[in-house]
Amino acid sequence: MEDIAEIKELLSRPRNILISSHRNPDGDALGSSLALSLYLQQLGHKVEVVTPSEYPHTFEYLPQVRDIKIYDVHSEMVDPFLETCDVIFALDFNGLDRIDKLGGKISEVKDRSKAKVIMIDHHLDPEPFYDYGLSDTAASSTAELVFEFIQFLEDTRYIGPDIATCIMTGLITDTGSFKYNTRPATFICAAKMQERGIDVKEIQDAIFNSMKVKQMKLLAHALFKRMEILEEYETAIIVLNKYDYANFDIQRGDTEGIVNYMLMMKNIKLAAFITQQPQIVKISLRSKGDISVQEIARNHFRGGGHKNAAGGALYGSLSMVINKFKEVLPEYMEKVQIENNK
Ligand SMILES: [Mn+2]
Repeated sequence: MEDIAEIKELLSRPRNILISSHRNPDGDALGSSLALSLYLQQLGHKVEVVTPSEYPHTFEYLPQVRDIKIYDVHSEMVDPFLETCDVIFALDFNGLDRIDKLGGKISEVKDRSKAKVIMIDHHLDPEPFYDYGLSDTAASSTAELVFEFIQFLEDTRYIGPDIATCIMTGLITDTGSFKYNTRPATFICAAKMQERGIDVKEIQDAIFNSMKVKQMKLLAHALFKRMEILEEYETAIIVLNKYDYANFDIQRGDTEGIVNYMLMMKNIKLAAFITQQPQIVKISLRSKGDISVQEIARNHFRGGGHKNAAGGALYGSLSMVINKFKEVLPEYMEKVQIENNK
């Protein structure tokens, strides 16, 4: 990181620091934010972690997760603190429009105050809203980059079991337990975390083996009754409508991970998970290999993400979104098929 000396200087005195992460925070958003927060607190800073919306119950084991402020709920507490901030971190997202109202507030305060914005992120095409950035799309996760950031600051001695638990959580969730998005640095980071004496199996169990009965039944329903296979395009789709939401009492986080099951099928290269929310219709996309679902999400569903994992949302009817997806699908799948046959 080029500006590390300036950042070191910036953090050399006690500061008020806000750490922000994205809507519907996942294991990486939460793990990276809490790891950074725990580290900065040890340096004597006053830190608040803020996400636009609530976190899934799965991550209740993370240290200090209950102290996270949810901007949808706690904006009256967050706003005055934000005014006093010297440093604002943006973790695991690459544009202020990804964090809704909180993003608007941050750009407003930043214009007025002298607060510096530091982005740490691994998504493609970051927008230039930050003063300092550690942006690396080759990194497995933002958690891996937070470790790198602490290394740059020559402060790895501050990493104890709590920080290690948070970073390991980001690594595990963003790599599907080290199945994808890994590079040698990912495993080195994981090894350093395990050296801190954490129980990796316990973290894996907390993340993956803590399903509620209704979630398991919903998964079965989704796969058995709501899945469509488009063999020609090597694509699978699952659609959950508003009746499914009512019948299964689906809450935030209950549908987590369903999309990934479709890619377990041998001939399926693209998976779409479409859900009817009260105001919007959301689409989560996953792919194997060269198929860029990021392009599909960005070009057609007002979204974005990574090459093999992306998502978006549109206002409108469920059938409109399903039809739109099926309409644009051939363009992307044929392109890949032609390139593979060259
Ligand atoms: Mn991430």
